[in-house]
Amino acid sequence: MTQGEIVAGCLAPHPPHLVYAENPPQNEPVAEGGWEQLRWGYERLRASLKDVEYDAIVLLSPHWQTYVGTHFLGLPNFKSLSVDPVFPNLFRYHYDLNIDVDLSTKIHDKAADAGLTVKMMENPDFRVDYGTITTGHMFNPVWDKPLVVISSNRSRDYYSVEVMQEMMIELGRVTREAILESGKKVVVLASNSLSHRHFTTESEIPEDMSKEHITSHAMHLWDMRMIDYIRSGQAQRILDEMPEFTEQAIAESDGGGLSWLLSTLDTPSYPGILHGYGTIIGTGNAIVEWPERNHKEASQ
Ligand code: 2X7
Ligand code: FE2
Repeated sequence: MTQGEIVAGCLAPHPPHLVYAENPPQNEPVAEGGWEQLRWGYERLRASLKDVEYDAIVLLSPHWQTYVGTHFLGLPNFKSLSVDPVFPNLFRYHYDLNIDVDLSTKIHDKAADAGLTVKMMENPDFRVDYGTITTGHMFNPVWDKPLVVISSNRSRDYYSVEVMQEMMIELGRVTREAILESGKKVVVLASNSLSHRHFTTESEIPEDMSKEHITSHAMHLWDMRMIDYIRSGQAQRILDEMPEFTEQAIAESDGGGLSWLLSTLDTPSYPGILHGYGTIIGTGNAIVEWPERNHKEASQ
């Protein structure tokens, strides 16, 4: 069998506002646009991958929170209504998503062999979280590729960022191994914001862009510091500073997605492409692609 490949790894944040602003038929609420800078960023990411062949998308969402180990969606299809518990006025999305159960199982089994606590989610009535759905939609609105969906083990809550990161680096390592052994071409997505301090009230018109800005200068500085490391190919420094970043910027990297993503890419020393940056209800969001297909030596 030919060796599998990670064609790209992406930071692909999931504020439901993005889906709301796009007005796809699957979402019930209707918007007058908004958050264009980020939506154009997703357009650039999709354009960058338009002619790249791949078989599946592997995604880790911080809003599927599991406290005993890491879980994987384990049935071929999940179909239901996903409602954001904080923004039900913006996100009521009718989803129908297909899972690459074979690849999920391979990653699950490798993680189990490495000593991680894991479980396949095989309840057909399980509701998929809005982080998975939003990233899934913004990355691939036609939903024509099967997904592997990985939960966020909240080891940071029980222990510390350091423990969380150690576990996510191991999960990233086995994810990569399983993909290479599967013979498949895959895109890996970490679905999370950078700084994550929200406003505590919503403006009367949610898409009123005159009200949108980062919550504080400190959050801006942290986001720019991380983006600088991304653009200059210093993934190791992101991992090194993860504890301070996660704690001081209340960053959504607390769910482990960013550490896991960088580990699946073998801690890239080539630059990530920044397709877009913008704030959503005060949080900082970057859309980034590490085009691993152009750095083949990294995937051997
Ligand atoms: O889940 C989110 C998020 N991460 C950032 C901003 C707004 C809403 O939801
Ligand atoms: Fe979130």
